[in-house]
Amino acid sequence: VRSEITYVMIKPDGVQRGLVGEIISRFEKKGFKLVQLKMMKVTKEVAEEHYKDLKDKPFFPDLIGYILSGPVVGMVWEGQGVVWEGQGVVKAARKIIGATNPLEAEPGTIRGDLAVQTGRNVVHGSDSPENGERETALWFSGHGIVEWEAHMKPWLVE
Ligand code: YYY
Ligand code: MG
Repeated sequence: VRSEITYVMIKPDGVQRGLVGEIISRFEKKGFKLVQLKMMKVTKEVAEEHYKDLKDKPFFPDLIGYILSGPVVGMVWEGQGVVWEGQGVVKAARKIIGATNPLEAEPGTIRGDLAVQTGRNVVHGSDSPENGERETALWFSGHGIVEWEAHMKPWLVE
């Protein structure tokens, strides 16, 4: 079994607002290990598959329109033994991202610091290890993740 991974995506507003470096930097500085990264134009099929659990929600058409409104930056992060309160990288990344509604997101989180509205909340993060795998397979179909040995781990954990 491989380490838990999470799929994080900078949404079109994050790209347009010049927040790509800022957002990547927060995960990198925390000590997560980057194992995949790509800028891409989104297709309707992939966007709808990504958010398939929300397809009956009233905001679904607007959500898909938003995700299709410009290029996104998708990435996959591994935890490197960096956990928060015993949580794996999926939950730890969501803590860094903050609440879905930026008005409820704590200062210090990406959404709390950088966004103001649910419909423009700048970043996505997987909500379970299963979805981390599913979304990585969907957005990086056939490419998998990059296996590399990061040497920072003994400097992060005793
Ligand atoms: O995982 P997260 O992005 O925090 O929220 P989800 O409940 O999975 O919803 C995905 C996406 O849908 C959210 O980031 C914005 C949008 N959305 C919305 O526009 N209005 C809502 N009431 C709930 C979610
Ligand atoms: Mg979600």
